[in-house]
Amino acid sequence: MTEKPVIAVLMGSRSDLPAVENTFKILRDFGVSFEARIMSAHRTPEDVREFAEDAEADGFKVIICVAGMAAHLAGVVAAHTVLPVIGWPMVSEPFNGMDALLATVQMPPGVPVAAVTAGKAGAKNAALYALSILALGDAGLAQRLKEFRRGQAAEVKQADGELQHYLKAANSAR
Ligand code: RP5
Repeated sequence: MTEKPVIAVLMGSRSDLPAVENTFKILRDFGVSFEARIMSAHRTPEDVREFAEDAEADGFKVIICVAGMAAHLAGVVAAHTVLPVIGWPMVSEPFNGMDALLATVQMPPGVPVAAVTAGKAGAKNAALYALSILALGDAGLAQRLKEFRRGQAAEVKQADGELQHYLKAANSAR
C-alpha cells in the first residue's frame, strides 16, 4: 500500500457505506491507500468546506464524493479545491438516482466534477477513474490498470467460449 492516503473517499451518509465498500476493495487490490469520511454538504457543511480546503495541502491527489438525493457533496468539494473531484451519484427513492445524477453532472461552467456511473456499479468506476488519474504519474500503477483490463477481457472471452460450448451442445441435442 502507498503510505500516505492520496485518494479521499467522502460519502454523504452512513447509508452509502455498503455500496462504497466495493470502492475500498478495488483501491486495496491496487495497493493504493485512501482515507474515507462521512460528511454531508447539507448536514455538516463546515466539515466539508474544511476538508476540501485542506485536501491539497494534506497530500490528496483526487477526491471521490458519493451522495444521493440532492447530491451536492461533489459540487461543494469542487468549489473549495482544484483537485480532481469524481462524483458518484447514489440511487434513492423516489427518483432512482436521476436526482443525484443531475445534481452531480450539471455543474456550472468553471467548477468541474467528473461523474461516474450512478448506483452500485459506480463503485468500480469511481475507484478505477481515480486510479487512472494517479497513474498519469505512476508507471507501475498504469501497468496494473492495463493488467486489470486484460483480466477483464479474458473473463468476457471465457464467458463467450462457455456460451458457444453450451449452445453447440444444446443445439446438437435437438
Ligand atoms: C445523501 O442523502 C446521502 O449521500 C445519501 O445517499 C442520501 C440519504 O441519506 P440518509 O437519509 O440515508 O442519511 O446526502
